[in-house]
Parts: sequence; structure tokens; C-alpha cells
Amino acid sequence: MTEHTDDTDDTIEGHERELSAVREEHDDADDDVSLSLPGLSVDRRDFMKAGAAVGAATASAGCLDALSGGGSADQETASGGAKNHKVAPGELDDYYAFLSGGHSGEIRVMGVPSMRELLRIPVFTPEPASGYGYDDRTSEMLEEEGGGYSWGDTHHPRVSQTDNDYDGRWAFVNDKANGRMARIDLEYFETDAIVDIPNQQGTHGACCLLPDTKYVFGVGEFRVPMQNDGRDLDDPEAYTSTIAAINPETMNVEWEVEVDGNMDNGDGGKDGRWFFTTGYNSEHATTESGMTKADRDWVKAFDVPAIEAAVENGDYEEINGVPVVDGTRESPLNQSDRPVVRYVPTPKSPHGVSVTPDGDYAIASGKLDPTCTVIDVEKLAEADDPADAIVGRPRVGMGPLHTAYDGRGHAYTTLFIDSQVAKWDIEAAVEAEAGSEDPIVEKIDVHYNPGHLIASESYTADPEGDYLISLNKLSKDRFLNVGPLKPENDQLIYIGDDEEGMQLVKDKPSYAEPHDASIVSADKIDPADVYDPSDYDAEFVAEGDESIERIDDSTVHVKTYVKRNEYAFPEIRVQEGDEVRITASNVEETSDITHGMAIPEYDVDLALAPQDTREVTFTADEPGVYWVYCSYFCSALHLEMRSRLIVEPSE
Ligand code: K7E
Ligand code: CUA
Repeated sequence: MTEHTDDTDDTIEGHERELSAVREEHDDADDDVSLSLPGLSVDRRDFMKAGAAVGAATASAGCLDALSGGGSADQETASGGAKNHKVAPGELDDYYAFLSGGHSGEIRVMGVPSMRELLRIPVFTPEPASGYGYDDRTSEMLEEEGGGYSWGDTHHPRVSQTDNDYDGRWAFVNDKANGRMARIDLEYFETDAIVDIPNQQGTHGACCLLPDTKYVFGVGEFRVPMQNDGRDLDDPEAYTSTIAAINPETMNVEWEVEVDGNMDNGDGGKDGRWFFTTGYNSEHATTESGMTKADRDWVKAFDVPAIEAAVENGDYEEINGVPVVDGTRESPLNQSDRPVVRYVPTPKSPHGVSVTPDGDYAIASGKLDPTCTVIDVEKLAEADDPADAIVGRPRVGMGPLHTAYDGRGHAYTTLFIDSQVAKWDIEAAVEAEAGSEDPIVEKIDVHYNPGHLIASESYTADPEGDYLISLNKLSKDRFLNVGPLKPENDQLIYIGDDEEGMQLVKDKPSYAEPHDASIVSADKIDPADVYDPSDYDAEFVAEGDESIERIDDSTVHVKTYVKRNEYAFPEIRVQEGDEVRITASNVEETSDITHGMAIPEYDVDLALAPQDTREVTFTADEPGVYWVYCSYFCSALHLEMRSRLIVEPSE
């Protein structure tokens, strides 16, 4: 770095400027000069980040490959080309995995195969490190659109697709706790919309209608009175559950369909026609013993164009602002030769359902029954009796919960009770007798009690078929004891070699509680490196645009830029009782230089990534001196990066 010291500015700020000049130079580099300087780890790391940010651009793709050892080439070992699944320090993963965080209310982003946790994206729960829920925009989103709940329970993160392949625009996730759906913008990796779904108490399944994500479906689990205002309290027959079709662009609930029984998980077919849900409680009971009395439940197959036609024809009742189509078994709409919902009988309480990559089958996992039910999607459209569409029932083992695919004709089903993953052959299951174990290819032990599993790109038409993650509920003795609340165990399994069989590669402890995940090839996601100020309504405050303006007797608007190592104003003076609105912009253009703006006594906590603008409004109701400080360690003068909020007493 010494060769760059051609100015004599010896202050710390000077070094800061110099360092960022070096970084920018390397950000702009279009050759791999940093490779010849292995000692300069900062430079090399920054260069690699720059490569990652533009990884989708063809011009630099080869350059990135050269740096990272080619990612996949790096995984070949000297001994016969077997993969070692290692991602060395400083190298990048092949995949993004988006995992739900359960009742932590968040989404987690993990690299695969390294299983390094890269980011947590808060969704339904405020999160101080990212300032989520503390600025005006995100707190309004949680309060107003989001219904003002303090927590949520994310289960099923699904990434948007175009033509049955990931398009990198959005991820969606449900809230099983409060009947909501959220959208995560994958340019910025942040939640940008939440909808509180009317007529649902607990939205469990979530998934996209393929091929082009026409709708995001929220599957209502808990049966409640449709007008839940005190009527029908003791009449469970009058309770109901619905699926909600949400427009992914507007996040508007376009329509709902009311059904018999509870619903559980869901998955969309590949051709825009069918949407499948599992469910339990065909009995319409309110207790466990009542819900498991009958031997049969259903997979419900929603015929989307038929439902859209019903909505078009006015065959619905508007309830709480949403057109609700009657899809119960006795509905007149289900007596025609094109029913809106087909009830496919299965053994009681099936849990997961997922459609095979070719779109030919919907496979429901038995949970209380040791089999999976294979439903032929084409037959479903033609059969008079929906039961005739069932073409296979392999006996996979005890407690089958969820099924994923490798794109080579295999299904992988988690066995909760057996603590195993069963690999089986789908066509063999269609040919075999019901209840046969013949289609089973192999089983692998997992540790312990798996819920979901997910294979690389399993939800698309063309899975990669190399990695699978088993999301195990219990870890027991697999990790150092941390007291009674043990971590879960997400296990990475290599499935890319049918001859060698499944290989357990890694244990990854995780905090409660991942349910489902989506694994997306890294080259299909293209996140921004800094914000684009034109993407937000809030006005960007450039250096020179700062102001402290009294709007009226009791309102003050502060516009401040933020940069190393200062806020625009060393002090902000207001009167006791003033409503203070702060608009703050981080004017840095250097990647990764985030600043905070915290005023703890007033619960102000902004996190400002480069080129970001956030606003916060509060009432200065206590006279005194309040330090404004930076909460991200941004520079050598980070601790000195301060301002004072001075609240003068009213006389
Ligand atoms: Cu099985 Cu909510 Cu997908 Cu959990 S659900 S495991
Ligand atoms: Cu800015 Cu620390």
C-alpha cells in the first residue's frame, strides 16, 4: 500500500481516504492483478466482493472463476474427481439457500455447500441490527399493512420463477402465526411488503403458481368462523379455512377459496392450472382425538382457471373485501364437470405435498401413514373420481413429512420417526403395488427427526440434483451442550452420485427453527452492492442539502447526510414537545461502509448502508442532552462519529 502514499496527509482521516481510494481502484480493476499480491488480504477480499457483485455480467465472470478456483472445479479432489464439498476461506458458494427462521420471524440466507450463514432478513419481527422496524417505512409496514403484531412464524420461503426457473426477483414467505404473507426484494435482500390476509388465522403453506408466479398462494390452516366477530363460537361446522391467491406485484389478495377440512402445506403445478394442498381434520373437529378419528383426509387440487372463471362470473361472496369462492364439497361449483376443487382421498393427515420437476405428479407425504401418495396430474383432469388419479403409494418408512427431487427421477422423503431420508424411484413407485417397498433405492440416517428437506433447485423444472439439506428438528448430542434449548441440526447431504449413494457432508447447528428452504444457483440472484436512491420515496440528502427546518410551532424536520466520520450537524437543537422528523442519507459510495444513527433514549435506531436513506419520526418530550452515535464500526474514528440532540425545556 505504501506506493500509494504520494500525498503527505498523515491524519487518520487521510489514511481512511487513502484506503478507500485503494479499495475503489480494486473495485474498478478488470484484471486479476490482486492475485499476484496474496499478502494484501484486504485488497483481495474487496476484489472478490466486486467480482461477486458483477458476477452476472459476462465480462467479469471468467475473472471471478479464475479467482475462486472456479467454484466447482475447486471441489474436485486429486483422487479421482470426487467432490470434497469444501469452500475455502475467501471463496464463494455455488448456491444461495433461503431458510425460514420459524418463530424467529425471519429468513436466513446461507451459502451452499459451505453452510455459512450469510445474512438474516427480518420479516415479521423488528430487528435492531438492521434497524428493521425502527425507521418510519419499515415500522409502518409492520404496524399498518402487517397488522401490528410483534412476531410471526415463517415456514415456507419460495423464490419467484419465470418459465419454471428462478428469476431472482423476490422471495415470499408465510406467517403461520398471524395469517400474513411477506415479500422479500432480492435486489436488496430486504422485506418490502407484508399483507395481512383477510379471513385467515394462520397462513401455513406458501408457494408460487408456476410457470410464471402468477399468484403466491397462502394456505390458511386454522378453521375459524369466516366472520370472526363473536358469532358461531360454538359451532365448529361453521368454521372454515381458505387459500388466498395473492398478486405478487401488488401483494393484493385477489380471491380466496373456502374448503372443507383444515389445510396444511401447498405446492403449485408447473403449467398454471393446478394448486395442491394437503390437510387434516376432515372431521371439522376442535380436538386432537376428534381430528384424527376418520381414516381419510384429502389432498385438495384447486383448478385455478375454473376458480378464476367463477370469480369472473360473480360466483362468490365478498367477505372482508375479498371475493370468496365456495370450494366445499357440497358447493354447486363442485357439482359440475369442471369442479373448482377436487378432493383426492389419502390416508389421514398427509403433511407435505410437492410437484415433481416434470410436473407429472403431485406427491403427498403420509405423516401418520408410512406411505406417500402419488397423484397423476394429467389423470386428475380427466378422472370422474379424483381417487382414480392416485397412481402410486410406496411404503417409504415411519413419519414421512416432505419430499424433494433431484431431476433424475428420484424422490427424497424425510422420515420424522425413523430419523432418516428415504430415496426412492418415482416411476418404480407408479409401477409397484400400493404399499410396496420396492421403489426404495436407499436410506440414510439423519440426526435427528427431520422435518423438511430441500434439494438444490428442487422446486424448479430442472433441479441441479447435487445437494440436499435435511432440516432436522432435534440435535441432541451432536454439538456442545448449550443448556436445555438445543439448536436444530441442518445436515448437508451430497446426492450427486447415484452409484456411491447419499453422503452426509456437514452438520450445521441452527437456532430455532428452520422449516422449509429454497436453494437457488448463485448466478440466478444478482443483489445490488449499494442502494440506488431513486428506488425509494424518501428524498436523498446529499452533502450541501442538509438543513434543520422548523415546519411549524411543534414540528422540526432535520435533513442530514451521514459519512465517515460525521453527521451533517454536530448538534440538533429542538424544543421540548417537538415532533422531530429525521431524514438521513449515507452518502458513501464505497461498498460495505454502513453507518448507524442511534438516539437510544428516543428509541431511534437507523442502519444506513451506502446510498441508503431512512426516515424516523419521534416526539422530543424530555428536555436534556442526548448523544447521537454511530452503531456500525465504520472507520478508525467510528467512536468519535457523534452529534448531540439538544432538547430545550419549554418555559
Ligand atoms: Cu412440515 Cu410448516 Cu412445511 Cu414445518 S411444515 S416441518
Ligand atoms: Cu459511522 Cu461508525
